Amino acid sequence: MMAPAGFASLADYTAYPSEEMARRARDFAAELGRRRTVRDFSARPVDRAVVEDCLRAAGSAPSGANMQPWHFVAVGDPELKRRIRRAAEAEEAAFYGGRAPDEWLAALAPLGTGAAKPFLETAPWLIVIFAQSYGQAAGGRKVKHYYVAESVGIATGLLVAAVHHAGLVSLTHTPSPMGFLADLLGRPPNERAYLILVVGHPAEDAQVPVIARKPLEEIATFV
Ligand code: IYR
Repeated sequence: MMAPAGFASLADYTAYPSEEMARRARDFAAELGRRRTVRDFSARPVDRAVVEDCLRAAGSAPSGANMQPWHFVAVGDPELKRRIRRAAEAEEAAFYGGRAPDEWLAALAPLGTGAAKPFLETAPWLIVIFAQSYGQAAGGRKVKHYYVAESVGIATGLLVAAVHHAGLVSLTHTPSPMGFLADLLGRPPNERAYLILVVGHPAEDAQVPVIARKPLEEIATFV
């Protein structure tokens, strides 16, 4: 069959024999199953090249009409991290000090979270993920983006997995509201902060809450 212009064969696809497939699926689930969200970070540096590769992995995510409606700002500069911490803690103080309904605070209690966010300065990298509600073509023309939240969510998931695979830990942090991030980082008007992914090594004495994952039977149905 004649391929239409603009298509190519699936050259990079790798097929595995069924036993190897089963092993790979099991091993990958086990590796991701070892991932924990960590809030106690070490100040130990992480090479920029590692962050770059994790971002390459994130940027491989599928997206609506392949618009890739994301932008990642990797913040390593201590002064910028300090400013982000200060602004985030101001929002968090309001959240924990009365803005959050009791039901929400009760749901967070087992995680031990609070208004103090020292990790925003301790961790070597804060990856601020921005969602682009529309694109900007050369000349300023607006380009429509599709399924932005879904696309950025998938890219963020791949980033979390890539960071874990590299042997680092992360924290998905969502100060609310997050408008200060676009201001502090000088982002354009088509971008909204989506999440901060705090990335680094765990502190030596890092503690994590004892929590359980729902079993497969609860999260999946086969029909
Ligand atoms: N953004 C706050 C509150 C918070 C909300 C949820 I939902 C969490 O899973 C964790 C925290 C904070 O970062 O503390």
